[in-house]
Amino acid sequence: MPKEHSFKFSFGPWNLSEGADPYGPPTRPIQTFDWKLAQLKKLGYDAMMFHDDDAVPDLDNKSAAQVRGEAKALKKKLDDAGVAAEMVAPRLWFSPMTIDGAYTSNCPKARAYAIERTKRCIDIARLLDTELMVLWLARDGTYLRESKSCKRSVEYLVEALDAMLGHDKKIRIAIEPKPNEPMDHAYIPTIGHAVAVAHLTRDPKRVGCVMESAHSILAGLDPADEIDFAMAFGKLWSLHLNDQNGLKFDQDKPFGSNNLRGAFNQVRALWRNRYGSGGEYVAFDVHPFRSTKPEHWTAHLDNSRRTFLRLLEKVKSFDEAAAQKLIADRDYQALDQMVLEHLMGK
Ligand code: XUL
Ligand code: MN
Repeated sequence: MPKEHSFKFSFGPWNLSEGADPYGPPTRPIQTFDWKLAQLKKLGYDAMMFHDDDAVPDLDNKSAAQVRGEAKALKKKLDDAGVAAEMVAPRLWFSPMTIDGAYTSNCPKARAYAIERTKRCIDIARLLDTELMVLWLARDGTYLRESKSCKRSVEYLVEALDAMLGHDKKIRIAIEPKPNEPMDHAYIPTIGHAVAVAHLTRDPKRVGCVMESAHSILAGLDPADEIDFAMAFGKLWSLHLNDQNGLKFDQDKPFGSNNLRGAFNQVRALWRNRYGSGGEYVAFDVHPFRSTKPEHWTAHLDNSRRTFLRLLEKVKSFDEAAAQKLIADRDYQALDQMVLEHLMGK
């Protein structure tokens, strides 16, 4: 077992969402960024994640000088609050320019827009003093497979990644795979795809991954194995822990809410591989249930971290020697029961 090390936690302003979904309006009052930052501090989290327009709202309609000024003002606000910026991610799925995709759009003007917007995102990240940019490739896939070529799309993606790496010599790009939603099929559905694409770029050392539990489950994979796989390549640079009940819309449920054993295995993989020893954060990409009342608004974040820390205790107290004996004897029936009884607190 690894030596003692502690974990640092983060979440994004979108994780204090107001309850709107495609079928109905908000169920909680719209809150300001300052309120969300105050909640993060109150909960004792260490860092905040950002989309570029969480940091600088409406940035497409602002000059470079305005963007710089607002990013610097935000940095001061974060410093005053004692909160770090973990990462910044370009929100490439809202603009009319990205209706048919961002880096892989069939339209050259849309592809150019996506790259320019991403360069602005990188500049914001650096002004917030983080070298990490997360890329969730929301619309880089298809509604209709015949509308694009996968091989050409991979080439476009590598061109875009190369432009980002060339724009800033320090930026590190963490790709967040997801197999579907909003698209029918995405081009980077798994950690394996992200690691493979990283190796085609001009500087593979600076391209890695974010594993999101719900996204892995939507791809039919085990999130703990996705963690292990990324870490076998030294590529797990952030994490979006949450949960998901089978193959339906992306639920972003509290960590462990649906499958406690799956959550235990994720924490175990992180602990065994010493995740966080390079300064990486454990982020929870979780949302309140739509039915949540304003007075319970932050419970899903507090609960996700609480579950993580309780499971960490379970990981540390797991009788590894007894497990190894059962493994050597190929008695997986007993190993299965041993895990269940450990989790049930026999
Ligand atoms: C979408 C998702 C995003 C990314 C950040 O499913 O998880 O919130 O984490 O862009
Ligand atoms: Mn996410």
